[in-house]
Amino acid sequence: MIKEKNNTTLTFEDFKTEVLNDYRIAVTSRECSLLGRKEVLTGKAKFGIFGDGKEVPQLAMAKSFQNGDFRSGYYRDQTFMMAIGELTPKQFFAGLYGHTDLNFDPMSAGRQMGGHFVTHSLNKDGSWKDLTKQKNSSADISPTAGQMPRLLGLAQASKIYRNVDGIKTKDKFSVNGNEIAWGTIGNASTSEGLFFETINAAGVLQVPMVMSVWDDEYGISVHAKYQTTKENISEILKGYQRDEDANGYEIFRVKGWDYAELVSTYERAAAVAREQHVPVLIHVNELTQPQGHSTSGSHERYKNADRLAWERDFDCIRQMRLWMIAINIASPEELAEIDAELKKEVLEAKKEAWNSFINPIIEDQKNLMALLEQISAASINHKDKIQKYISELSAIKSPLKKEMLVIARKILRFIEIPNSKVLLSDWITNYIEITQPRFSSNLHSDSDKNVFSVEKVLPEYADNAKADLDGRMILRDNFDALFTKYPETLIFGEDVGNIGDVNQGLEGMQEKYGELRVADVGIREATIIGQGIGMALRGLRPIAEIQYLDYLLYAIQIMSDDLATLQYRTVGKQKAPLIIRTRGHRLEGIWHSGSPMGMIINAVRGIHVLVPRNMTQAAGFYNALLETDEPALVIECLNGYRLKEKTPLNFGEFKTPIGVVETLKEGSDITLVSYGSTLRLVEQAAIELLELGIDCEVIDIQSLLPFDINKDIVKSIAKTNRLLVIDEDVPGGASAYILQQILEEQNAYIHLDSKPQTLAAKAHRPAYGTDGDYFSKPSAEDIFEKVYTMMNEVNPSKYPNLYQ
Ligand SMILES: Cc1ncc(C[n+]2csc(CCOP(=O)(O)OP(=O)(O)O)c2C)c(N)n1
Ligand SMILES: [Mg+2]
Repeated sequence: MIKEKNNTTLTFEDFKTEVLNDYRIAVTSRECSLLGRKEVLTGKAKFGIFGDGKEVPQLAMAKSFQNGDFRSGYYRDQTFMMAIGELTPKQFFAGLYGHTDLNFDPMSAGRQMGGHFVTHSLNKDGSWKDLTKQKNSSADISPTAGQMPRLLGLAQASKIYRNVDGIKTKDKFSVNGNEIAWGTIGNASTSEGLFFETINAAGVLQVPMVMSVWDDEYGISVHAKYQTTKENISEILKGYQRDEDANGYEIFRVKGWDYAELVSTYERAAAVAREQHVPVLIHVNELTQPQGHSTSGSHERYKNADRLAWERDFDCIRQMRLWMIAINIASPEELAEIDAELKKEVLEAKKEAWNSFINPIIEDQKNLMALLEQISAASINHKDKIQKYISELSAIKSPLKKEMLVIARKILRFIEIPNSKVLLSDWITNYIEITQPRFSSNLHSDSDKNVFSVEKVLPEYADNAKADLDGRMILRDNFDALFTKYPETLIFGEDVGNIGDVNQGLEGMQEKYGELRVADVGIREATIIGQGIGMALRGLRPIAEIQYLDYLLYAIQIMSDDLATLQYRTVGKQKAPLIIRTRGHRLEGIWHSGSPMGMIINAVRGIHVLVPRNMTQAAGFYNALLETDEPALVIECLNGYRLKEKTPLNFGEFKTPIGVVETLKEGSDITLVSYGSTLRLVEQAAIELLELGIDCEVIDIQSLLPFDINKDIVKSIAKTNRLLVIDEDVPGGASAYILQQILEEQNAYIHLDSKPQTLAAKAHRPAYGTDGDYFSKPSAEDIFEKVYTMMNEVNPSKYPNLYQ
């Protein structure tokens, strides 16, 4: 415990000061939890989940946590955040109240419930801060073990920075890869697949990750005997322990109330991880929950008297206090004095946080009441009614914005004096205009590097260039150019390294750029995405490959919960510009031909979803995305790798603009809108239809999210007055979204002379074989006949029924 630091011996006085300081943090944190619960129970805050019972190990973790390090944890870590100086009691309460200003609640400006922590990685303009000069926490999410996949990537970034030369942007993110990624998780959450998947992957990758399990024997009300084999996570993970023959983990087990032992365990763990890049598991057991799981229930319902008594005795702060007294760091009286002082401090912080939260809203309430009085005075028929609403409003002691808007919007409906109506409607629109962004901003980046900043650059071709290069070679040569151009770019996935992906779009790339930048990984889609998120959070430009679109389902949870919400939940204070590469639509059988685009686009708002029709368009998207600071999913066409395309001369440079459709064929009778593999069939049907005099305009959407930002589709419909959307998702899948965008967002209905229609695949999964495909997905004949039938309705004599 008393040890050498910078060649100077720590005196007992220094040691005492340090321990007392830690004690103060622990007590402050505990007071916040106790008072926080009261705030919820008295109705001032909506929900509370706190870190009481887990304070002492977090002090120890914070002591070994250095600048540049990253945390990826969960809702119990308030003490840790306080100990690294990233959370004050005032901020704690601001978060609890849901203060919608980052200056007060820096964790999420009230978007997340309390207990979800973050540090700011970005400047106001969206550019990176120097992360090596600050202590970092990735932004928490609520799904249990959801913090695990990204933890892997955060740790792997250190390995990349230590071992890959030439990364010009390195200085802001790493000092020789010395940074540790620190994970925390509750004992019960280790039951999740994501936990085991991450643990295994980190063992394989040998990355500097220190994983703490806060073990209080429970997951809400469910005891460890229902959660964990042998009720002991470090026991069952013993096989991961490294030895002379094989890499693996260092595993520690330590009691959560033993301050001295905890501090030395964390020091040893950090040394191993930081210096040797070996992952470490610290199983911190014998922890408690003094107030139960959260404010929604009480633990007396499921813990027996013995357990409750044990929890009181072994409360980690109580034990720390006893230890401090035993070794003469402080007397009981001195500690009682500190306790009392901190109690007052926290109470004061709580009051200040409440006042800062509520006073501006009370001000709004006053303004609205004054306005309503004015409106009431002018009213001839509704004075009483308005007065009733005014007294209702004035009775609210802690008003919500919602309560004001409900009343104002109700009154607006019956005001009869025009001037009053203008005043109130102005107030309402203005109030919503100011307030809405506080809840809805930052779904995407609004920096000058967002996807809309990309300028289109056309592929250049030699004179007389012919389509004679396999699509996969276009990708390969383009990736080659990108890896040279951006040393911070790396790609990883199943079969990506040695064979250069299952379709050889990366042929020879591993040989050229090494196993760290072009890497084979295990079959574990969720943590492939996690690797990408974590590394992108630390300034690298990962491309995570999911072998087939059908297997994106394994990863969609983490894409949806973590990556897609990142900018939003941090109010633009973190970014992870991860590119997810996959391939899909048509190939063979149920699990290699899926195109579940509706499911995907609805699950990942916050990530861009790009659906190029060929490999040149796909390569152009990669080139564009690497210039932006946003995450995106790119779906290559599985059946396009062997199709011939012209060879561009400017690999790595041409760019497909994002959110912009492309008209592939002009026409006057009907607008056909599609994307991906289906487009080729649409183009074929359009040629056959033209032979009968039906002139189709064919539009490639290219980018489902964002969708047709220039509203070009409606311009086409204004000309053709007819619309058919074709894709190979289920009926009402992505085609329903496309129709909603065109009809509702682009107001295309005013130009339509025929019912707008969709043509999708069958509702079942695509069957195997050529006939399976023909009878599952829309064919060129289906498209032809659908269009023909629409034209038959318009002009039956010119286009007589095909079928009698
Ligand atoms: C995927 C998912 N399932 C269920 C929940 C609801 N839930 C929140 S916390 C929790 C228990 C977690 O227990 P543990 O991991 O031991 O952490 P502790 O709260 O005990 O510190 C559950 C079931 C959730 N947040 N996410
Ligand atoms: Mg637990």
